[in-house]
Amino acid sequence: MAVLRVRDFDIHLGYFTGVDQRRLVDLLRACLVQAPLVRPVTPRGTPMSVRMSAAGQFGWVSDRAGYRYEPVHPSGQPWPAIPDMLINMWHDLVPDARSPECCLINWYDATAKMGMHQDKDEADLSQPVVSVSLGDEALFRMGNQTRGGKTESVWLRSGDVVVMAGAARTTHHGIDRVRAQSATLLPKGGRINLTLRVVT
Ligand code: MD3
Ligand code: FE
Repeated sequence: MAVLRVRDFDIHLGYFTGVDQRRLVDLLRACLVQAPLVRPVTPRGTPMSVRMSAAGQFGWVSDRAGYRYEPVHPSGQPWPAIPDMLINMWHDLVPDARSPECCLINWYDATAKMGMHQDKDEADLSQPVVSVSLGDEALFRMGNQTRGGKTESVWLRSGDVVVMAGAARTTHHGIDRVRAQSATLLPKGGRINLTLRVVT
């Protein structure tokens, strides 16, 4: 399968077939019944444009109290289990890593974006993060270890999987925009991004 290497990011183009993407969406719908999407607010109270949920032992949440991992959904219910398809993908792509403890589920409508940031709320930054894109295409921007400097962008398509290991793990990154109606996977459009992480 084709792997595109951009900076230290490995992008597995079309890792999931159309059939597998549809299976995955069905499994995620069941997860979202147990753990509905919420629109997080930043610690300053600004609503994010992305809606979020999670599966696994921990979910990442943001509210006025700050950013953190929590063992339960804001409703108080435990997060659903991470679907086996995703666990299998993780061990296929990062065989030396510990098992994932969180699958963050990000949902983007056509206007949503995610500003440049680093993921540093996990205890062991030597462990990789693996990200799956489903639905509409998104412009993914990769920066540097510190804020600013030159960036490089790539369109992520439905079924693509990005592995962030080594230097990429702590690189600044973000989503500039979603290309509306660029995929047929989700009947009402939009994009789902799944990121699997080791939290502890
Ligand atoms: C690089 N998600 O959830 S996926 C995030 O498409 C996040 O929803 C974006 O950034 C999205 O934190 C980008 C690619 C990605 C995900 C996690 C990373 C890149 C990463 C963690 C560390 C370094
Ligand atoms: Fe991130």
